[in-house]
Amino acid sequence: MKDTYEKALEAAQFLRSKLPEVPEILIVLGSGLGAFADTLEHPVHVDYRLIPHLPTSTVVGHYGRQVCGYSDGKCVAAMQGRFHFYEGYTLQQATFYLRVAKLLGIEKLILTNAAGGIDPSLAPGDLMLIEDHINLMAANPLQGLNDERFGPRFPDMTEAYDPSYRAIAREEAARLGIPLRSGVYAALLGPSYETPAEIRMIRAFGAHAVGMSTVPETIVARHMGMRVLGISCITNLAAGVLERPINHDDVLEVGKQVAAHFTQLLHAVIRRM
Ligand code: CYT
Repeated sequence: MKDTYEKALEAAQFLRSKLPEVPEILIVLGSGLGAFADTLEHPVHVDYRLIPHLPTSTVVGHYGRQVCGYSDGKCVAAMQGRFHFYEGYTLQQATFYLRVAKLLGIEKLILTNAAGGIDPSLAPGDLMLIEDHINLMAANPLQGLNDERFGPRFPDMTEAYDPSYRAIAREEAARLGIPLRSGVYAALLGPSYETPAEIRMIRAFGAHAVGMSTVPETIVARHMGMRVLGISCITNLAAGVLERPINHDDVLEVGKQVAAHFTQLLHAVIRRM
């Protein structure tokens, strides 16, 4: 039986044979935010189904392919679709692609997601820089035997979201006139949206936005010493903030509306990372 390290090596070798060069940055595109990948120059598309040992993406609004291309001359890879715990994958499976990215030679990561706004000053369409996170998934992708080839048993999470990347994002947003909020992102298992009582609890915990992804990926990336930038797109106000039900189609629709700002900010940040 091959272990995760050997499987990730095989997948990385496969990608090396398909891509023009090793990308400098991996960008993970959240629900409704996939359009960024279509703005890369000289794109090479790799369907997830072709990558050895990779799970397939099952969520509406997620393509399930990687697009490698150039942003202002810099080679980057964008994941159009990620893997969620609620799809039934283990967190190890859901974050496997990050093990692959690291073995391919990628050290920089941008994680994006669609999130519900908890802080009453957030509005749908806002972009929120992730300053820190709270793991409410009651699971951790590093559970089980530790493989020292990837990283230490007890990785530090003090600066999970890279301070200098955060500074770059703030500076570039200000320069471009794109409003960028900031706050703490809390991740729950999903796939049901939260109840108003859960949102009151999560607000009391100190979170500003809530979603169902990103946290396992940040943990795995930090385990391997990758530097992480996180950006949430606030697609709706969380349950109970407004008396309005939440549905996935609205989440996708708001993602499309902010696509122009979001894409512009990503290119500007990539240039300086
Ligand atoms: N919205 C979202 N909760 C929400 O309210 N996109 C994820 C989780």
